[in-house]
Amino acid sequence: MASILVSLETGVLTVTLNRPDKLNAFNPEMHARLREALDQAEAPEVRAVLLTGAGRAFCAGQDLSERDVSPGAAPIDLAVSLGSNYNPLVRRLRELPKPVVCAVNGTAAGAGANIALACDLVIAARSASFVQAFSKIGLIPDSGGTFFLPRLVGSARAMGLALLGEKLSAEDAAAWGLIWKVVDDAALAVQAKEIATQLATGPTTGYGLIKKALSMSAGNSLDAQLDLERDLQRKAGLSEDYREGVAAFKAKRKPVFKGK
Ligand code: T3D
Repeated sequence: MASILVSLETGVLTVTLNRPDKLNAFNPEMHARLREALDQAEAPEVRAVLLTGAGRAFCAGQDLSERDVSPGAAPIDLAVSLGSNYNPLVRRLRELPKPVVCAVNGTAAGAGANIALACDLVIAARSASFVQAFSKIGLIPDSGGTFFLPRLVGSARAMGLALLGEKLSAEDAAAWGLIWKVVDDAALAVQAKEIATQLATGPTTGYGLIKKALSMSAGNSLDAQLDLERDLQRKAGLSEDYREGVAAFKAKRKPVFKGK
């Protein structure tokens, strides 16, 4: 069974984590297949990515059955795993110059939770939950968790989530500002696809620049951010989609964006 399913429809590349019997936990093979899927996402005909999971979970993070901690087993250097798999994945999701929607269909735990948070727009099923499970096994939140959590929910809530490792319901996650929104379980697939399709027919170049501006703002002063906005707006203003957007506004018609 393929650990990652990929399909392309109307500009949306749907990528499904597909190890449902393991709650879609990551092993090296799944990382490799996900890298291939994200290679496909670079193609110009892909204008949005929709990431989701098969079965009852979104992703339970690292597959712990791959980690031999039996007495006498060699120490495990987790920096190798982060450096070769998780960190490049998070960077790739953030740097992809097109929107990535994450449909969290069930539990998102450990790296699974933070990979969801690395996506641009997170929509979760009402029964889903987010678990910073790391502290339960003596680890720290990785895959960007220590970056995203305090920025999204503030340091008090980030610390509580990281230290206690308790499940945060999708409704609380939305109320806390961790995710974009929560929808009924039965509506998740349709609503997430609708949002991804809307984005896939939008001004892709502009979306890529929005991602860059918001991501850079985390480390910038106001002065630096204003300069960045000036520079990125220059690029946006030179896009075909800007001209189309303004022309459509003036003509009181719907714009037809080509993503250029
Ligand atoms: O190692 C490195 O490379 C470093 C990088 C680390 C990144 C990380 O993600 S570290 C964190 C790893 N993940 C976890 O610690 C999560 C462990 N799982 C859980 O806390 C819970 O299973 C869940 C909160 C995800 C779901 O709870 P629940 O009650 O819905 O299900 P369950 O009964 O606990 O699990 C169902 C099955 O999935 C169960 O197997 P079984 O007993 O039916 O055969 C369970 O062992 C298995 N499972 C769940 N998570 C994992 C897993 N198997 C392997 N790895 C998992 N992460």
